Amino acid sequence: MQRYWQAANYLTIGQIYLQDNPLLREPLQVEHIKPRLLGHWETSPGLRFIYVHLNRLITERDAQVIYLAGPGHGGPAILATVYLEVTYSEVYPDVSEDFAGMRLLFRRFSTPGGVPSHVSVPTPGSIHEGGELSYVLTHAFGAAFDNPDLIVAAVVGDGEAETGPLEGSWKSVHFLNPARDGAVLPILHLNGYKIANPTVLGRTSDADVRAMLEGHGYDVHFVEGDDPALMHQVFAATLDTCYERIRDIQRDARENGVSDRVRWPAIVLRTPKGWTGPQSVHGVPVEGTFRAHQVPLSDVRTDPDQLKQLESWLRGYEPETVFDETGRLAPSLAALSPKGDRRMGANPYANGGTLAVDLDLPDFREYALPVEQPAVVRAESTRRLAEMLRDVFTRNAAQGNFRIFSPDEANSNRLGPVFEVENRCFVGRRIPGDEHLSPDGRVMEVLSEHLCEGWLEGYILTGRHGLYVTYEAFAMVSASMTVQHAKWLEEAVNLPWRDPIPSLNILLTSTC
Ligand SMILES: Cc1ncc(C[n+]2csc(CCOP(=O)(O)OP(=O)(O)O)c2C)c(N)n1
Repeated sequence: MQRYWQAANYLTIGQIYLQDNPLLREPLQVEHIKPRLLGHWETSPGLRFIYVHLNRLITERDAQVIYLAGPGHGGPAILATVYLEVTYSEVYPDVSEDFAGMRLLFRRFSTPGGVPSHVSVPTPGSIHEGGELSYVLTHAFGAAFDNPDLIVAAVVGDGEAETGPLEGSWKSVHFLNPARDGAVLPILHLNGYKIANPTVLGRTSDADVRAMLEGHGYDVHFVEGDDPALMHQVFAATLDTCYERIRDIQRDARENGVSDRVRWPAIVLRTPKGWTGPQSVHGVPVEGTFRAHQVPLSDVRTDPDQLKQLESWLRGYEPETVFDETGRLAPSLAALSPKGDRRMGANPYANGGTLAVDLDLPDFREYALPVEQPAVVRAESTRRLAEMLRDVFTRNAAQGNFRIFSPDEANSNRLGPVFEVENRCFVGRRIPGDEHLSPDGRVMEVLSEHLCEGWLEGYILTGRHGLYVTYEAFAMVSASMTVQHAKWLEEAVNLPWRDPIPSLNILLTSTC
């Protein structure tokens, strides 16, 4: 696994720096370096470390896992791993598993006409665009709802963890039903820094981080250090423990019913920012500091010392041993990748259109309000709509692929009729007097527009259907997310391998 990680690290740096000489068959020269250096090194080693370990878990347990990278600006990390597991070459055959394909992988990265520097729509296995930080956990929970076998591994950056929506997202666990839903495994990656500053949680003691996450309802596991040999052991053991805990929680709920409160596992991973990268550049510390954030050796084209440093950094990952003479991953390493659809880059849950089952919809005309004469009937349009939504719930109860998401406004938006057949979801203490509240409910009411929109996006990106109901004024709270989703759709239609996903439906009320 260490060598697999080395191969992935090598490919990441290659994408950032190299336009030629991909396997360093000749001494590195300025003409092999890209004219403009773009990309994020810093978060990438951690993202790949987690990916390689999830690969082991998937292979050993036949687990169904997808991977959401909150710090998705580490795009080259995920591209490197999906390339190593061969999904990338299957989706884009010209980026083949050989010398020529590796060269193309490098050249296309963050280049006009190539692929974005962030995890994005063209990245196989992705349902979460790495751009606007904040939404990784809300997307993860949306994906896990009604997908009982799925585990969504969600990496949260410590900078990202400072955002309002992410802070609110921890509460999603109070809406996750272990009998009916899959699981989210949050991995809070404390690499200590954002772009130019320390992070709040990076500078917070383990005791306080633990207290915060325990307060949200998690069972917290710390993995910290910078010695890869040790870190592999501890992280692997922790992942096994978390996996077993998840399956225990689910088994218990599926056999004995859902209890008030379960503690889902979460991992806190503390590693240096820019782990295994240059320690320092011209005497200025880089690894483990904010200076590792983007391109740590930024003057390689003009500074011969930096060029030498880059070459020895690259050679340190031993490309001649991890790749064979044709440029393919060495067979002993390739054997570590999960197979077929279990590869995280090829998992159908991350290409939700392939799994989508159409809703059984009644004819909307049946819900029309008779208007015999103008200006004599007084009625509420959303109440009529709610009668139709009620019947949508009933007709699709067996396939369980429809939910309504609302920031506590189902009643005020006159959706009452849905509660004739459906409940609000709440996985926590219920007391006499609560109305229509159940862990099995499919009306998701949380007072967070970000969670409503994000849960719905995660839900439809994995092939299910839903409706987000909110007042127009407060829809602006999550409008930026809607824009991001629209950008995703705009790009996805150009990729024939991505099947169309169900629509993002938003009901805006209280307009003029
Ligand atoms: C909402 C939002 N605000 C600002 C940025 C700009 N930005 C990109 S990366 C970054 C720092 C992220 O830090 P962290 O989440 O800790 O990730 P990592 O250190 O692993 O890169 C910032 C502020 C952004 N991408 N999204």
